[in-house]
Amino acid sequence: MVCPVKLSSAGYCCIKSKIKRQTSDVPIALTIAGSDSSAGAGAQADLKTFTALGVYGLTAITCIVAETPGKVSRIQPADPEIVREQIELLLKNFPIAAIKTGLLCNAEIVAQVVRSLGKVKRRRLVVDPVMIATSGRVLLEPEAIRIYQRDLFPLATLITPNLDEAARLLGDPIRDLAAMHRAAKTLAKKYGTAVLLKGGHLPGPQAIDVVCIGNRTREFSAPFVPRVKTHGTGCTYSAAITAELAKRTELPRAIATSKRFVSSAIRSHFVWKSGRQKIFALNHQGSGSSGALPRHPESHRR
Ligand code: PXL
Repeated sequence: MVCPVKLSSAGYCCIKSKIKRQTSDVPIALTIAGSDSSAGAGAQADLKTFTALGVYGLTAITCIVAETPGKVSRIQPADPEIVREQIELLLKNFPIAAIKTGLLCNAEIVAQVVRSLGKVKRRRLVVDPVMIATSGRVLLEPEAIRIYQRDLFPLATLITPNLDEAARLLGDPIRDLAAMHRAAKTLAKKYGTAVLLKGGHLPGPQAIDVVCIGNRTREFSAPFVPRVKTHGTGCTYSAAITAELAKRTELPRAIATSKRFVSSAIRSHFVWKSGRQKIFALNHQGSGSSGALPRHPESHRR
């Protein structure tokens, strides 16, 4: 006699009192990034974002950063060999649907990531070229930036520089929206990839980003949230896009959804007292997901 089939939340199927495992259909994304002790940026922000967007996250850690928001205290790079082993082990064993890179720390690690990702077929790869921390600290040496430009960007589906990073790549400052459109087009052509140029640092009531796909540019904007000193917005934004790509969302829609996600994480931020100062953090669960944490009361104010 066959007993009724019962699916538990763990995904087990009970037939004739035997336990049979079902395959999960949750999409998987991998982040190759640094560990941020304050958990607002880096691999920790990526994992929180993947989870909030219903994607199972994997990590390959490139370095350990001792920091609080706004102050990097020390960076300890990982051995490139352990970076290689994490990536290749994960790629071999999990059906990874999309990958992002964050802080890759030094030239040897960037070169290793290029070797490991070059072998991946049908890549959905988001490269966040983390070069400068919010605190202004330079996080990548010139040789590492050369390898990004020559070898890593051409593998990407999308690169997501901010204004400082794009200016460093082009050798020219970007001061207004018209310059952002030109810069996004130039970068897209130069590296043969789609470009999301984040304009959050330009003054104005809107945080406007310019996206170039093919040779067409378009704008994505959200109201700028003043007086919130969060870090990790760039990591969160690119992780959200990666999660959406893992769900097979088309790129323009993935970017639009992710812009809303990151704006909501900023609006519903956390804030704590730290001595005489305030310490801020993004609220990755503040985007209307069922497990939303309570917002900060000031977050409604603009
Ligand atoms: O936000 C850039 C960034 C990315 N990744 C890690 C970081 C930082 C900024 O400090 O520490 C690990």
